Amino acid sequence: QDLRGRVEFQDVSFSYETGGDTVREISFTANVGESIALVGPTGAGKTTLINLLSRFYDNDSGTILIDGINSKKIKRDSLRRHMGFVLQDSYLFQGTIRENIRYGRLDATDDEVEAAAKMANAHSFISKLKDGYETVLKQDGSGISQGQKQLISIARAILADPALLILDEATSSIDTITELKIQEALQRLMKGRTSFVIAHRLNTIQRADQILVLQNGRIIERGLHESLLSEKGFYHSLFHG
Ligand code: DUT
Ligand code: MG
Repeated sequence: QDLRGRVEFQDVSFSYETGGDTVREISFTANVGESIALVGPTGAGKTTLINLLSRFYDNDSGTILIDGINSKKIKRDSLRRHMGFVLQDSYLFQGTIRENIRYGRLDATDDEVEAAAKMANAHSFISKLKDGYETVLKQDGSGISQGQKQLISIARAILADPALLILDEATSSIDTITELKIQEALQRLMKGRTSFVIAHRLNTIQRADQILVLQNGRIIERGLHESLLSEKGFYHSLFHG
């Protein structure tokens, strides 16, 4: 049985030094290729859960299994290479677009970089730029739009070809056409990979294989959109006030 991409949290708890428990007794299994939507109000623990998964922080108790292996036994850098990140403020660095995409896999050829950009729906806007792939991105991120930055970070993740994906969906408004391009590119990226999405968009949540509803660091409800709505509990109140 291929466990590559499987994630299991067993009774995972964690607290920041500053406060009480932040994430409490979290248990769930993400099967290979599934998408997991993390939903909940601000401060619920969504980012913390992701930070535990990527071992930005270590859990105080419980066990996190990645590919069936206790994640504390996996070296941090190989763990990071196992994961792709597409975050709200996609961290692009000062350098060309080509360098920024290639950061996903440093030995990639130009053809591979461009193939990844095509898959990510980024190639068409890049080729319209005067300097194309050699366009230098500024440190302050000026010059291209927020949505275009996302497409570049999706291209980077496609090139990296990770088993696990962490997506932090944008809350800022992005024009409709770019948004559609992003959604389509994300569907391609997510195919066959286990993905964790801090989800803000209803249609992302509806498409998820599992929705975990967090509040005060706990999973208080879980399931699929329709059944969660029909429970008329906390999830329902998130959508209907
Ligand atoms: N917290 C800290 N220190 C930190 C980060 C967070 O004490 O460095 C607390 C704040 C909050 C809880 O942990 O009570 C969970 O925070 P998290 O950032 O995980 O919440 P979120 O679900 O990601 O909230 P948001 O939707 O605002 O991003
Ligand atoms: Mg957060």
